[in-house]
Amino acid sequence: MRIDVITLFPEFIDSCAGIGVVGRAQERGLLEVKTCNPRDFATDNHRTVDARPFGGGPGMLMTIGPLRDALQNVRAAAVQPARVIYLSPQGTRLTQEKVVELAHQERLILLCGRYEGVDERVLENLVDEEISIGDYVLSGGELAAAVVIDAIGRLQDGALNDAQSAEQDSFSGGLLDCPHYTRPVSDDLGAVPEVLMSGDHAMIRRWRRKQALGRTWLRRPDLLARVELDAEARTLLEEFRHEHRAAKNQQGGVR
Ligand code: 9D3
Repeated sequence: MRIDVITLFPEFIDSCAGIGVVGRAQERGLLEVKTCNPRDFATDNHRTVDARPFGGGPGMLMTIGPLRDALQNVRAAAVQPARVIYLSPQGTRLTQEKVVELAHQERLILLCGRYEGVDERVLENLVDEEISIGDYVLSGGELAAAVVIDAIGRLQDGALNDAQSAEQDSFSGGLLDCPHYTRPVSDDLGAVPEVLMSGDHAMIRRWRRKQALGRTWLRRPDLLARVELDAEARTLLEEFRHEHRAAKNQQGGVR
């Protein structure tokens, strides 16, 4: 897969795409991340890429010219057409489902905005879709592009191995992960739950599922509302609620 990123801060994207799972995917030739700076396509002596908005208001906008030429340049390097995605606070929210869909593409072009954004005519004519990574304000699209690249990159690496496809299932299963423990068994910070050292794999699976359900109930009721619970899940969640209530009463609100 090849991802081209159009950005005024190519070194930011380059440094992100060089490390960890994404860096390894690149080294293995599974993924190629390239940057293109619209400033290189500015035509004036000051290499201007922004201008004041018509109608007034605060801040500046990225102008059409350098973005159009950068896009054209990036497109020329490809045989097949690529989807152009603009990272934008006005976009639809990124989900793991969307990440999986994007990971199947042969090629993507990510466009990062700076200042107050880009001229609307770029979005209307040169962009296929807009994606936001969440409801908070960033200073530009680069960090969001890095999020998209990371999420896609880890799916390229190892071409969707067993653990990952299981994870996809559990994500579309829509629950949070259960707690995890490693050595030492006993520590000042507490003990490892007995069941995990019992060697009883049916019990362990049941405990993990119960914890996943319970945590999702406590922390992400919005996710829990969207999953369909089988008979075992309903029983486990009932048990968790019961244990949770008992623990809270025991504690009496004092830590
Ligand atoms: C006057 C209002 N503007 C500033 C508060 C709106 C605004 C313009 C540009 C807000 C943020 C940005 C820059 N953000 C992104 O480019 C961005 C983003 C984000 O801010 N949040 C979540 N996802 C994304 S994807 C791109």
